[in-house]
Amino acid sequence: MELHSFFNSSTSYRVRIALALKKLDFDFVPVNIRVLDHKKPEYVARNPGASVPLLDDDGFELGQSLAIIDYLDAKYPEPRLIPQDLKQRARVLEISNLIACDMHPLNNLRVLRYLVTTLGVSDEAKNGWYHHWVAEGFQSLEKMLERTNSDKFCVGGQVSLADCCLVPQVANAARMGCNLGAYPRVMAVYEHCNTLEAFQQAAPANQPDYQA
Ligand SMILES: N[C@@H](CCC(=O)N[C@@H](CS)C(=O)NCC(=O)O)C(=O)O
Repeated sequence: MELHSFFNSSTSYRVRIALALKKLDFDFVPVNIRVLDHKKPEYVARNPGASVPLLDDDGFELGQSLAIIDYLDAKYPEPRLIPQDLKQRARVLEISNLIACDMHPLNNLRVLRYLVTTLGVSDEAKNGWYHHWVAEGFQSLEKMLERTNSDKFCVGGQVSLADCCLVPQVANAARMGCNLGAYPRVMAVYEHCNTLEAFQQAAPANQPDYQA
């Protein structure tokens, strides 16, 4: 199995966490999105989404981090990251979709680049955009975690896809200097997950392509 990943990519980070939780070995293939490796024709031929991550499981090539984690979960169910219980599964997907569909796309590299290079937005306005969407997303996430009565993990006292999404999103926001003090439940989940070896193994600083 190969994972095409960039150390600082939060979507790659989600999949790295899932692989580490499931204790799956994989070959690491770096894709430097800062120099547009993900736009090279040979890469796009394998991942039409032109983004990281890409999983290659014995020739089966799959993009989209949530689809990859769902695939891994079906193939290697231990530990299960998408619960089978109807309502817990719905809550896990609700939180994961908030992060993956509402938050992450607005602050993705190509969107931030478009703001600056095509729309001529200043760096200050671009940072304001980033902080605005992070704050809006985390306000919703905090309320969702109140509803699930989260403690160590987002849902049901066990690790799930939602935690694989939350940790990279918080790490990204912290790196961008966002004030996260207003989200105690979000931060409690983040801090607890980061005590676990799988989350540490998947962290950007522990990747072979890490650059300070
Ligand atoms: N929905 C996709 C998003 C993938 C994605 O956009 N990844 C980012 C890195 S976090 C990327 O490759 N960005 C390159 C760009 O924006 O040009 C997923 O979950 O895998």
